Amino acid sequence: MAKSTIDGGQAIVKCLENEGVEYIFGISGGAAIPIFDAIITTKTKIKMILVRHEQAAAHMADGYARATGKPGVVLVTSGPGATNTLTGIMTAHMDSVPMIVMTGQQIRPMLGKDSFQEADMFGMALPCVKHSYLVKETNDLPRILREAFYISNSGRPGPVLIDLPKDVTAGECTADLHAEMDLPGYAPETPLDQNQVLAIAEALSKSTRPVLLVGHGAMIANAAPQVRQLAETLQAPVTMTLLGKGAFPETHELSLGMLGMHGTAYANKALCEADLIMSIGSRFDDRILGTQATFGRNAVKIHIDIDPSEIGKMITPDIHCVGDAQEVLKELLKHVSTLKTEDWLKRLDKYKKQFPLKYKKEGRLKAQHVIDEAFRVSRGKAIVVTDVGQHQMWAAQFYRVDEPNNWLSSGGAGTMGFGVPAAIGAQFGRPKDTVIAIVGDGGFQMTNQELTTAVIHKLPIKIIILNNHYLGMVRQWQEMFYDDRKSGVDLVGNPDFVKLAKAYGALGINLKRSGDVRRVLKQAMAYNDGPVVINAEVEKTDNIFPMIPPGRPLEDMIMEPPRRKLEKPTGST
Ligand SMILES: Cc1ncc(C[n+]2csc(CCOP(=O)(O)OP(=O)(O)O)c2C)c(N)n1
Ligand SMILES: [Mg+2]
Repeated sequence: MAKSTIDGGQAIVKCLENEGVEYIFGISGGAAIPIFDAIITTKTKIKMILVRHEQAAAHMADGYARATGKPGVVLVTSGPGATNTLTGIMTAHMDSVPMIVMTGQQIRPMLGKDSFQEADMFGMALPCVKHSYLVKETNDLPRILREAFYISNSGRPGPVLIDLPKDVTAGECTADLHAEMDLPGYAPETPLDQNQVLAIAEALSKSTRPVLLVGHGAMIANAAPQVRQLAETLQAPVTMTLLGKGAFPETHELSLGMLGMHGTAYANKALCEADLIMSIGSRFDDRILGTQATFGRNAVKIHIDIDPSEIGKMITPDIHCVGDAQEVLKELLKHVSTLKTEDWLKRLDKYKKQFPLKYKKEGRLKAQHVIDEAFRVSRGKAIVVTDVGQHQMWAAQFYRVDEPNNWLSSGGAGTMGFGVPAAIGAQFGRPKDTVIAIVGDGGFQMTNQELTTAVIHKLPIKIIILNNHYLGMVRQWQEMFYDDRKSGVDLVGNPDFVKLAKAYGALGINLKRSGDVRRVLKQAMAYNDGPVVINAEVEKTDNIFPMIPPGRPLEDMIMEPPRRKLEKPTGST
């Protein structure tokens, strides 16, 4: 292999090309200039997307990664440019999203001297990255870039930080650009334990009330076909976590929809009555358990996960299997047959009829109505990106997702401001698909400056603001658990979102009446010249149900607005 005589910045760009990178999301600055310069001098085909805030760059890379399965790439400068990405890195880390974050850094001789825009990004990001590098030699760049991409998207994916001192990127790089990796301590794939697969098959064969609980890991492993085959073979019902939406078709008759705090009543009831719960790539997080002590107390619990540190973290399973969900299921499918679940499925059907998700179309405009109609108008085929709050949970309930990677939501971190930039990233990654962002009036205002990015690139994303003039989810908790004392939740002073959209050069449409929902959504779907912002003036104080109060068992699910005062939650938020 010929040795190159290029600088560090150029080496980075060449290495990104080798990794198949299409887009870099970021903002420049002094410490990152050599890399930004290399984007020009190398004449690369990689497109640099200049955003308006670094947090948004990270969410765009995240949305791109969730929609495509490929790592998203971020490039920012040192100090504040770097720290602005931390929320986005943490968000990706919590949801196992592959991402490469390159941050400029002060030159090596000035490190540790409180020099201009010096921030210990390596140290600050440490708890929320899968791995990180502070590059000390220009010739290490090709190896480090290769390792970073490999680590980021193998095993359990996650963000990798590469902190890049300016003199390293400005220095000469003579190393082979196809450098070998040097990762003796990293073994992301564990060989499958056949005995555990057989033990799972044996437990399943004895079950008459099984539930398959499907999480993000199933999606990351591209195991949706195997999940479906397993469910249909066993005749077992399937419930998904917030991030598992799409790993099994929600319109399938065996689907119970989402489980957990705001999951369907029938999914949560199924878990309470199941004799076997098998998690495929979920981490049993606190939003789905009710409480650790009570979850599935009468059920055999099985945990399949690629990350051994998840086994026993929240729930001690009776049987576990460490491995890639697709590989485990492929093996398991060789050993299973149809179970006697007729009575169980009948019982769950009865629950579906008894406790359906519902809302009233009459009267004031309802958030649920807008989402339900968005589902119909897009025939359930759109990539749906949400922000965080009540609208997110309503979207999870009413937008049924049938295909993997079509539901993008900040689950573990619950990051407000995620929706719009993640939708932009998703649209860059999948230009032919329809992208709908369902956001709240609060979260939208955390990153709405990125309308500029969407307008510049003519991205036809459909942004639906479910505008209740409140930080609705917090207001609901205050109403339910704090005697309706509304503290710090009234969004009085919201701008006119339609005018705001127009100021950015986007199409803005007001939606105020139930009778207009379909027409407005169809208008938005038909508009392809850039982003559309629908300002949907929804009922201000509607609440989301069912709800399992925090720190309570699944059995304590509240179906309707409670008449009596509820106890203040004391446990986790
Ligand atoms: C960055 C960030 N800050 C604060 C919160 C806490 N929080 C969770 S939901 C919520 C309200 C969201 O309001 P809005 O975006 O209007 O959505 P709504 O609940 O009204 O649908 C808040 C403040 C958060 N999740 N993320
Ligand atoms: Mg709101």
